[in-house]
Amino acid sequence: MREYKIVVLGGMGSGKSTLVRSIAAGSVVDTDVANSDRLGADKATTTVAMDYADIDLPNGDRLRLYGTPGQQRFDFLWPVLLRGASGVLLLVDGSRQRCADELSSSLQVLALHGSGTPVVVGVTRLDLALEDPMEQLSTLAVLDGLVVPVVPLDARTRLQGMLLMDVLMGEMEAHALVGSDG
Ligand SMILES: Nc1nc2c(ncn2[C@@H]2O[C@H](COP(=O)(O)OP(=O)(O)O)[C@@H](O)[C@H]2O)c(=O)[nH]1
Ligand SMILES: [Mg+2]
Repeated sequence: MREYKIVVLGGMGSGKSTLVRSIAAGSVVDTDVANSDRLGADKATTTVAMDYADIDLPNGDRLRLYGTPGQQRFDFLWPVLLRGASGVLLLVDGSRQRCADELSSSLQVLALHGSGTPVVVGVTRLDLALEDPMEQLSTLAVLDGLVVPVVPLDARTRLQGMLLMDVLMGEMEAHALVGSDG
């Protein structure tokens, strides 16, 4: 049996809590509380601690899914969480005008602290976007000279969450192959 630590990163309101809940479907520690960060966003609730879920896969492997707090002042947690991570799901709110800038700065943090951990980008809330940002985001998604997959994602949908996870597992296998080569 193998265990994988999967870290869900992304800005506030990008769908991290929703994704962890969708994938786990019921077995999640819910940490959303009333939002005290009124400047950050106008959501009624927000995440102060981590979302966490344990998922047993049919083949006996286990996923440990960690959703990071989205408020700006918690960014210092990223490097800590990335330690020992098998993979990263990076969420970007595709309805935000500045989503390309957000993707770029997140990838910069990962370039510094990700130490080669496989990454897949999930673009959420596309149904609310005024312009489709997918092409621009795909062009931007390069890390350590390698193309990072960019996948549209409705975080509320379990199937789409599982598909995103599937793409990440594929990346993790590819990295493992390359790693064992030399
Ligand atoms: N319309 C729409 N809403 C979404 C989508 N993905 C997530 N959401 C919603 O976006 C809001 C913010 O998600 P949340 O998980 O709290 O974001 P977090 O701050 O990253 O944890 C929630 O109300 C979700 O239901 C999507 O694809 N479309
Ligand atoms: Mg949250």
